[in-house]
Amino acid sequence: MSEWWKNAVIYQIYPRSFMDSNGDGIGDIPGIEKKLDYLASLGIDVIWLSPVYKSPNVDNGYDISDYRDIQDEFGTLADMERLIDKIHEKGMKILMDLVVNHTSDQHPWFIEARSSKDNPKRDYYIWADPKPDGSLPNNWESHFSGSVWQFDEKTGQYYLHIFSAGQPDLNWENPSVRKEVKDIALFWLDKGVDGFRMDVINFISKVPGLPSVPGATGLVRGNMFYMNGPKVHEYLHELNQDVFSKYDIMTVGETPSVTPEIAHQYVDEDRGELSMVFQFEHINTDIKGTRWQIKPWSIKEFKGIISKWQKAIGDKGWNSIYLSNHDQPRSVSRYGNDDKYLLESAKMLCTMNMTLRGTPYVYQGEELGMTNVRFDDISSYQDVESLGMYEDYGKKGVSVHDRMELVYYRGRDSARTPMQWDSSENAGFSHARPWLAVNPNYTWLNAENEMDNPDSIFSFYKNMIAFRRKHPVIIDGSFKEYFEDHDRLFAYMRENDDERLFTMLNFSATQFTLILPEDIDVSSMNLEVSNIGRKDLGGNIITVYPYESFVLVGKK
Ligand code: TEU
Ligand code: CA
Repeated sequence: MSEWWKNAVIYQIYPRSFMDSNGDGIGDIPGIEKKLDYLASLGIDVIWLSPVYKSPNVDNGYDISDYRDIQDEFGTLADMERLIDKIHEKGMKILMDLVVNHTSDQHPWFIEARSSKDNPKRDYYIWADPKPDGSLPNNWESHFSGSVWQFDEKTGQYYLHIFSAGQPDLNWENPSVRKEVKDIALFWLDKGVDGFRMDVINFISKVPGLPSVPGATGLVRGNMFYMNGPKVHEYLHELNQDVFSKYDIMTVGETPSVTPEIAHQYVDEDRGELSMVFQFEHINTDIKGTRWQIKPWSIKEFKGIISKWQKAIGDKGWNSIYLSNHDQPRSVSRYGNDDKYLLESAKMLCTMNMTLRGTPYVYQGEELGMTNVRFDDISSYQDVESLGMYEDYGKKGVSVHDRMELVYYRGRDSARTPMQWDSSENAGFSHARPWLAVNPNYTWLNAENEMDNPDSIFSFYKNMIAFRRKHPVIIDGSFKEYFEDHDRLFAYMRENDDERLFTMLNFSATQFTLILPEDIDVSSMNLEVSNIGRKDLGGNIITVYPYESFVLVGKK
């Protein structure tokens, strides 16, 4: 089986916010089709679509009511088939988002399952009786606030939902459920898709008995009882053997709470499970427990985690490289500086993503340097997770001000504001009022402005993607970190039998002097990338500017 995905750059589209073709304020599939030339011009290889299936949209498509059809707002199955063909015609590939830890509560399986205790579909989901004293079956807290248990009046039992009550968890212990999942995958593979991003795929096996978290008062996350659970590898291996391995495709599992040791079990070639996973360690350095418990992040901790993953995965198994997606704040607002150093820091982050070992993901708008947003009032927000926190923390007495600051810093809607295509009304995204307001900075921060400007963030991405393609050392080279103890700088050498590639990244607004070590011979290495337009380094003692990044390339 070829490993084309090791050479690929993947672009994530959040369809609701990408491009509206019919003026209802909601992005759609024909809208994506219109923008394929834009994506081809950026140079990406693969498009990952967040879910487009039929859905009541409690969680914007991550609650699926029909896996074999497209939601009306996005278009038709015929539109989707045409999109798949068009993507292939342009030499790109497409990944679908497979959300199979849970379905929507409107899925026919669940409607049947809840109709009676002896319905044949009952066992597709996870049910529990109330405790003898009438209380909840256990103390697990849902990711979207409140208990993971929803009481079903008709049958007198609770059902489990790790996310919202509209997203009941499937019972993977049931072989019929696993068969259904395989059939869904086959349905899309037979339509020609090139793989899957698999939503919270390490949540599918729960510890038998679903025990309460010991020693806790009130509701708490029951992570240890369903993340990387006892049978997850058995189930993924089965899926791989029966379906994935028969096609030349890739799979990327979304797996919160994995260490490199755990990740190896999912991605090593001899395991026959997934091509790669999204780990969360680097993305969670600014939180304490759940995503709303914020702490300052440190560059040192952050780069230490990235280094650790670079060293641990790649010779065996494979990494994914990402800084943002539809669940995370905008990368430049979080890890860079979205004010004075927007240009420099967005390019610096791009320099990192395109020179690490692994498959890089670009999230829509990241290639323009799109930033977080601060709408005045909670009524402007849509995300089920932010709204859940807002209500829950309100009950706990947290002030409106503090709750809004949490939404600004960490809420998912910042990543979901419409794509900024141009400076016309609604950022060229739609002729109608968009489902979620546009970021007011679209007047100057937009694709049209950037595409023809050689100094733009867009042009930098385009150049870096092309640069990556020219240097196989980025794909197969070893990784060695420099200046490990430096608290502003991340620097590393990538090396194979032909080439050496040295990347320097300043993660701060501070200027400082740096002495490059002797094994980096500035005179024999070419400065091939600079985010501040340097022509050369002029020696091995250099002044490093705020958010500066550069790449030196030399022959072996
Ligand atoms: O996300 C799962 C996940 O663990 C988080 O990133 C999630 O956004 C939440 O913040 C955890 O606190 C996936 C999808 O990417 C997300 O959009 C869905 O809402 C979720 O699963 C449920 O399908
Ligand atoms: Ca539309």
